[in-house]
Amino acid sequence: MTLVSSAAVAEHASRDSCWIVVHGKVYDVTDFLDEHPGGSKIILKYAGADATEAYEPIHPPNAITDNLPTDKHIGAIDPNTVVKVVKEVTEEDKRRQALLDARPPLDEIINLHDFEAVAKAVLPPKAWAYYSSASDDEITIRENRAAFQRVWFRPRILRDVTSVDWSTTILGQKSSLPVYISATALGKLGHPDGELNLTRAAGKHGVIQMIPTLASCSFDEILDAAVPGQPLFLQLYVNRDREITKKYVQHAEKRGVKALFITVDAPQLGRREKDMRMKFVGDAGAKVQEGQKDIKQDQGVARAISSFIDPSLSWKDIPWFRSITNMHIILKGVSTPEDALLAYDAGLQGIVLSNHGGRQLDTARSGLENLPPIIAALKTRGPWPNPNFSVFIDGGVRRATDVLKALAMGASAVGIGRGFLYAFASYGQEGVEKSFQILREEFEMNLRLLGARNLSELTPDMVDASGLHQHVGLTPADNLFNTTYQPLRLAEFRDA
Ligand code: 173
Repeated sequence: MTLVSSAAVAEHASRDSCWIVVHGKVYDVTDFLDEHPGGSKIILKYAGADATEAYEPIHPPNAITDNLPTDKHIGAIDPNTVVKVVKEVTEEDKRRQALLDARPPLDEIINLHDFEAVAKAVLPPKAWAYYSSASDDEITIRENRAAFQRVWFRPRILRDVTSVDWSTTILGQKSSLPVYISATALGKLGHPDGELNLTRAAGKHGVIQMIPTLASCSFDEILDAAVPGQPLFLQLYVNRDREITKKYVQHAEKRGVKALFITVDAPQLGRREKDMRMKFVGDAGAKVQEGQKDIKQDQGVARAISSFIDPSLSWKDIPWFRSITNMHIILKGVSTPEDALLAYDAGLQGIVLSNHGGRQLDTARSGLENLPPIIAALKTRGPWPNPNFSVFIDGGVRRATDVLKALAMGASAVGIGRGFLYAFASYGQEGVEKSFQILREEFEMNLRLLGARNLSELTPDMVDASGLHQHVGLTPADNLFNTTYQPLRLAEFRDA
């Protein structure tokens, strides 16, 4: 491979000729500038220089090699010409390191909310904004939690609960928990090992991970980190270019992935305003030209990299998916009995009642609230549970009690996304392992207290969901409006 000196790269530092270095390789990205989903400005910031550090958290390693024609691969950077720049330690780096050093010891973390609080404190502000944000007024993300509080238990007593078992089977795969790791994008924004933290912890503890299409680690890196026989699922964003999707899906199947979760609630990405306000592109110092159309950079991380998602996806595409893979196919992001029945009648293997963690249509109902009418609709097609069709829910799950409510109401298993993401963002793989241990302890105690020795003994009569559809009283607070329109105040005393 041609060796290119740093000085030669530095000569191509403009919009007319733009070379960058990523992972030691030199690329000519001049013609790609306007096609970059994240806009040209961010690339131009690194024109003539090494862009690896900015590239790494938001692209899988092979993104650049796959997207640039080979004649734009200029060569390898000549290591003898690279001046080792000692990375400047910023005030922000120091603050972050001090916070990491001062984290509560892991054995003081006693529930999944604790990870969230630690992650909020230690994550770079842009990462926290991206992970925690939800769409518009963020009503749905809060409703996801509130809905669980509207379901109450009806525990049974005196059932000899000496030994209890919360293991299960999810889409034919053994799982030590009735919970799977739901897909969340861009793991390296939270931790240098990104999604591998989840893969390694999941492999060790018999938990199933759903790999995100937009992981920071490449699909193969994740598969290579799995132990032999470790079951994995794949979340799929469908590309406008179906050949890309086909190749991806068939590669996943070849590598042993067991199920394909097609995301169907994101034909366009929701506006996550916390993320947008962060303007993830560091614009300081960008070599931008006058009048350049560069509208994407203020849309937040996710929108910047989501333009490949095909909004034309429709029910007509389902037979095509069936024709390209034998994996189980599940639709992720179903909200109504109408669509649940369409999925069932289309011969799919399941659905996830999800509102994408409150990140898509704001004021969409929670998965939990959608569960009873959807189970009722599916019962018109035959007995429930149905071994050939699974109903999962996700959104706002932080406690084993949340999971047990969903299972009692007919769900097959429950997905947790942010909960595990925050566990590794705050403590790496160990954090994820600890989160499994916390859930195990919660399942053990709560199954005993409910009078169920295993998951098949969880029955609909163990919950009172009669208030689930009543939004009065537990309506999520409208935070932005409430902040602007201060509450009325009573007569005040004058200052003495
Ligand atoms: O919720 C998300 O942020 C998400 O699903 C996504 C979609 C496209 C790109 C990055 C993330």
